[in-house]
Amino acid sequence: MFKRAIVRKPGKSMIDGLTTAELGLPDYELALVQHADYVNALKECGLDVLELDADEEYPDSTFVEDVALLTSKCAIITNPGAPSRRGETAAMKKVLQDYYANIEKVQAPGTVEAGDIMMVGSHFYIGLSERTNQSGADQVIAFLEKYGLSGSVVTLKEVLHLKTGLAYLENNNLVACGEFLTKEEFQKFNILEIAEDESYAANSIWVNDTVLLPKGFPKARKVIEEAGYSIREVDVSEFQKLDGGLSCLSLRF
Ligand code: CIR
Repeated sequence: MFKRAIVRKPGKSMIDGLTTAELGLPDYELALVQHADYVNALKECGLDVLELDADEEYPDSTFVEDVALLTSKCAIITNPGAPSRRGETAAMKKVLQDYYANIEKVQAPGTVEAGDIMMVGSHFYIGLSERTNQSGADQVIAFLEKYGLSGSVVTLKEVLHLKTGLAYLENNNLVACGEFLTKEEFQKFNILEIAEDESYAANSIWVNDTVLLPKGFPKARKVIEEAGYSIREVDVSEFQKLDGGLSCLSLRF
């Protein structure tokens, strides 16, 4: 079970955030409303939510998930593959010092964005993407092993981050879409298949037995409900315009 989450409000500079989405510019006022509802959803799931102020210097800094991996034993500060995001890590390290005695840091030439890391119990799957390289993954695995945890790498081709197309919902249930459906290493899970035309909904999150799901994906909702979960929909359309999803908007621990 998670107790806490850390989020960062989007800044007006979010309109300059990285994107491949071709969905137009985000509406900042609407993004603020959606972000507030996202925070409410986390609170409804019983989490204490630390809301950091917007950081205008970093347009993508609302996507806090990418700058740190939080485990039961340690925090690992990443080194984002996107150069414009590297400076986001310093502020997060300061925040995490209040919660973690053990803080590690991925160093260049290693790059890692934690949107590429999926936790399944004490094991962490690390996607090798345009943002996360082998050196970064090797460093993360070494840190995990130092604390009695483990990690392994997964290749990916079609999506930005590993968790763009995958979500572990505990109890052996894995939401998956596209290229991840047939990967050997995931066949041991009960795969909840997300249709290609609803692929954005694969980035859902399990929060203490509720699944937060982006609004407007009825087929995905049905599949996850049929697996026995209660669903809380959250509209994050303005973050989708920046290739961001539900998981990216918080660190849960
Ligand atoms: C970026 O391209 O870095 C941001 N615009 C979106 C990051 C999304 N994060 C995630 O999927 N974990």
